[in-house]
Amino acid sequence: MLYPKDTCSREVKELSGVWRFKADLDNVGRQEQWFAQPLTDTIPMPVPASYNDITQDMAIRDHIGDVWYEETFLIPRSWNGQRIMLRVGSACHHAVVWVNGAEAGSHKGGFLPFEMDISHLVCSGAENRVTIVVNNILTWQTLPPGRIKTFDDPRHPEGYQIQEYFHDFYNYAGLHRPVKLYCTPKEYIRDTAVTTEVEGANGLVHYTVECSDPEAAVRVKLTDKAGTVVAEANGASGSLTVEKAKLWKPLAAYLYTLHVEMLDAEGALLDHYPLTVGIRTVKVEGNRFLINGEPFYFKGFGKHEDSDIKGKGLDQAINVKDFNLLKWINANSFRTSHYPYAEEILDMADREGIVVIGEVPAVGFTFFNYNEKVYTPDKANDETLAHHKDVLTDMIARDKNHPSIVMWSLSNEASTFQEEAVPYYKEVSDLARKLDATRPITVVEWALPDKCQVAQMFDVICVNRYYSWYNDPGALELIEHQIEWELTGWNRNFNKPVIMSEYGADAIAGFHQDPPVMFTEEYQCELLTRYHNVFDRLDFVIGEHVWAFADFATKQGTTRINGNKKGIFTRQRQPKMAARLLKDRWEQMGSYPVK
Ligand code: GCB
Repeated sequence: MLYPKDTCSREVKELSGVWRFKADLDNVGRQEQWFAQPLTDTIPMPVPASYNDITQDMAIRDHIGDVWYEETFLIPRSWNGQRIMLRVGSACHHAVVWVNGAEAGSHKGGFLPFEMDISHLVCSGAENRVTIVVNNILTWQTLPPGRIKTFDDPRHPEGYQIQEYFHDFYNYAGLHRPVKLYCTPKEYIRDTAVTTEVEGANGLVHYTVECSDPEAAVRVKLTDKAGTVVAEANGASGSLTVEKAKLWKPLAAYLYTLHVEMLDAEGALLDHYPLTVGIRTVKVEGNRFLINGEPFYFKGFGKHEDSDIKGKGLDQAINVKDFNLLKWINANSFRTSHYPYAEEILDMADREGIVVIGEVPAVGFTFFNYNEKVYTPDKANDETLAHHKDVLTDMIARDKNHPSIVMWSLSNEASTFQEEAVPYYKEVSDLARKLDATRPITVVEWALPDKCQVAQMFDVICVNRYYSWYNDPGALELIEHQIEWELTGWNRNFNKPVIMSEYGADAIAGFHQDPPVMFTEEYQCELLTRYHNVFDRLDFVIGEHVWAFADFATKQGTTRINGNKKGIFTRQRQPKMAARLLKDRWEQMGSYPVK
């Protein structure tokens, strides 16, 4: 799926701004057809943003069910005769869209874009109305999963219910990413896929272009940063050779642009789309993760799309700040825990040379208990698997061309110790390999190495572990023994490189005590140091992603003090003590640590 861009044949109109909003507190709007007329009794709501923290109304923040968004727009006269598309960057978690009261499309899943052709629904020269209903309910058939819990006891009023979910981030909802209108010619470039190889000093760019008319003539030109054409070809698929290619490297990104042109029978330009291309290779060999043939060590974080007031809404100020902090602290990578991030964030990663592990929103598929099953007909069942595969397909379709993404993570902390997880992950991993033969795949593990049943299907072992936090709280002296025992077990059992994909401790900014105790900044520093001592001894450890980049919102609970405080930065992006520790460590390490 191509990101909307202004080109000589396409035009984009941003619909981001302040929309009209109505929380459907009784969930009657669909039945009463609120889409048929302009919404009444609305309040202003920014798009993109989560709606939860915008108002002072707890009922809106905690509402379970539908909310309605509405905006009006004009179609420029120049768009007459064009194909007019409406694209929703993400609607968390399910949405139906109407244009001028007629249904235009719907989507399930909160972290990927969807678009619809609304050419036949809009009037040019008059005001058009778009209405979007967004629903935040999670079930065992959604990603992430959840369930509505009802109560059958006298302590709870009749009909009282809550949305339960098993992941550790607040269930923000709404229109989290930009909504855009764009036009293309009637005959248009539908998609372009690029993969790259390196041969000596040359780069190879293999491309495939899909046009609305499969017979259409296609021309591609690859330009360098200065705009000079370095390679060109005719045909809907082929390979370009770039002599003395400048490679996309971690923290030293170089980007080319592939200008894709669709031509009519006379050779006149019908449609033009410029795609950003980074030439690089990725491979797992023995215990090494190779980027451009060189061993790469992941230094960085698990992150979240999360900030004050906007919740999960895309905020380019936060986005740019986060990349500045990543570079300041000498990180080189992050995981899009626990869902695909906004395309605008991945574009920054491409530009800044920050390496990314892209993750599907399969988080919360465990009860952290070896006896309780999740892959059962009443929980994560065939329908869940089908949806998991759909989301994976859409994620790879959207993100396949980002050079920054070097690996796909197909779930976070699932019950991979269950026998039933084996056929499930066989299907998911086979699909990932079929859709993208160029990137390694992983699942992020919670199970112990002797319990996990699926790790052999993947290229890299990613492990999350909280020794001396959830396990043996306060016992810092146990960390080195425990983590060395476990990581060695992973490598011995599966003979694959290991990334510590989460480790950390909650630290409340400003809490200090020495000798350290839990929740102080000193404790967070001491805990990280002890993990690092082990990583430095183990040759097969190829990365450390601290949990988490910044403090973030979670559901309320007795173990969460206004959110998860494992951030190395506060939610407002100010450094805690551990930030200095990591900055120094990662600087000294350079690009690959000598062990
Ligand atoms: C985990 C999860 C992450 C949580 C973290 C924690 O293992 O992957 O989503 O936030 O632990 O802090 O408990």
